Amino acid sequence: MRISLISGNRERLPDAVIPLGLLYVSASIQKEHTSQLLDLCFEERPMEALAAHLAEFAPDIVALGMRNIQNADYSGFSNTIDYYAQLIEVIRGATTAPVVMGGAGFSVMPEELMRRLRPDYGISGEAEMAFPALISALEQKTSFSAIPNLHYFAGGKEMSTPSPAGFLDMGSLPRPDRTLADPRYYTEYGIESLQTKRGCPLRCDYCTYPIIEGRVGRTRSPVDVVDELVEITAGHPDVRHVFVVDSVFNLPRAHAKEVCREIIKRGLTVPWTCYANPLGFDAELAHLMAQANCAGIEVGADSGSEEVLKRLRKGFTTQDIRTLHQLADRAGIPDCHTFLLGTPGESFDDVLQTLDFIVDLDPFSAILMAWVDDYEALDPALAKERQALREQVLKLLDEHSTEFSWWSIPSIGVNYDASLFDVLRKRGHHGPLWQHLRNLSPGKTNVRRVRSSPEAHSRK
Ligand code: B12
Ligand code: SF4
Repeated sequence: MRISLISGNRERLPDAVIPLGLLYVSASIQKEHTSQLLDLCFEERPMEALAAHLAEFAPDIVALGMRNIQNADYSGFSNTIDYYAQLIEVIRGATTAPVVMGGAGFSVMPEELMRRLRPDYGISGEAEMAFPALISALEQKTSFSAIPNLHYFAGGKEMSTPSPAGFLDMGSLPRPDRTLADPRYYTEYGIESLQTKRGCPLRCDYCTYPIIEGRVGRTRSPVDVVDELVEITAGHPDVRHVFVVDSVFNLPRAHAKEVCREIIKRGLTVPWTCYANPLGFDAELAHLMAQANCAGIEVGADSGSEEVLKRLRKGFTTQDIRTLHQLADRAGIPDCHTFLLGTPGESFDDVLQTLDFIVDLDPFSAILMAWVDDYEALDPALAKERQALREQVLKLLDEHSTEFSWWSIPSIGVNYDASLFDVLRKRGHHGPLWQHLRNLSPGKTNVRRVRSSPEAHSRK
């Protein structure tokens, strides 16, 4: 079979990221098949590039990867659905080969996207087992019904109920096929991606990560992880930074410590960043991470209100966030906390409380996001309903945006735009750029706790 692997993602903020998931899928395809990857990230005219590839390669199957539903800034004003609909139209115009969709974005709402985009098949979640099984079934014209996580329209009309999947054993998976990665990810962005495990055991209310990866942490052997780290960095001067793509690096904590110990033992020096959670963070881990060249941690702190944290089922308190910050600070690891403002049920006062909490916490950096639900991309009425509070939040953020000159507020373009990032990269800064903004910023200006300011009272 001839298999076209298409990576639809064109987002380059905050970094252009290799299509790691599709590279894993590619490595799992049986060797007797011929496949080709078309990555649309750097294509100037993606539709033309897609049509030309299909005409030349003449595939028997087209596998289309959808990483993101939302755009990078979570503004609620832009999503990728129409773009993917257009890609499918081009594919349909060029070939009769069946279209299979998958990827993190697709997995967040597979049934809705099947109905909207009408690919022939969709695979939600991990695809290393399901995709090769689908290829075999299509080739041998056998039944699909036992293929895990496969979505299709039975009899062309009704949506199938996919067979439940057991999650894959990370120890038995082939490494992602990076020979297919466009070199510009490295030469222009300098960043690599590495996965040490899949799964997150927590149950934060809004979070889609466990839908994609499951709740059981399936870890890779630390030696295997570090072997891969050596492979992607040794002799590759363009790789200046590695992002550990685990949903949470420090859960389970013991595994994170073992990975750090292995990096230290092997004497690697490449800086890396990961997601860290206040649960499962301690002084020993902070110390090991610093010794293993961790250049920063990104923390989904989400709120400075205990009530909101409880409603979001974060499982930690504001005190846990403070403790993580202190431990990271003592170990010399910069921490960047993401806060979601205006989540369902949140009052404007909760939003103000969160802003005050950030002022008190004074983390190395903060990213402030006005809440956008992924389902808004498919439901204009829901988007409209949420827009009023979002606009109020964005106005508030706009008013306070100059106080901490290094905070990022993606939805209003504060410290989050392509030209700023280009300048930083040209000056030799790599990795998540929040790590450099603070050192380059003039400092805190006119800082005030919002709830004690007169404007805050008039707003309530
Ligand atoms: C790490 C990460 C980041 C890092 C990436 C760093 C790096 N160097 O790679 C950073 C912080 C930069 C980032 C940024 C963004 N991210 Co992000 N990110 C993640 C995270 C945690 C892991 C992604 C990953 O690499 N996974 C590992 C790979 C191996 O898994 P995978 O891609 O899912 O692939 C598997 C399956 O999906 C499937 N599959 C994949 N492709 C295909 C294709 C086909 C045809 C098939 C059949 C199957 C298939 O098989 C693969 C192997 O099992 C996910 C959440 C999660 N836990 O999945 C969010 C996630 C992908 N990000 C998301 C978003 C929105 C973004 C941003 C747009 C916004 C933001 N600020 O977060 C930007 C966009 C960046 C870009 N250039 O595209 C969303 C996307 C869905 C959505 N809601 O729109 C996710 C799902 C999180 C969420 N909010 O729900 N991200
Ligand atoms: S800790 Fe992070 S990945 Fe895990 S459920 Fe909560 S938000 Fe999702």
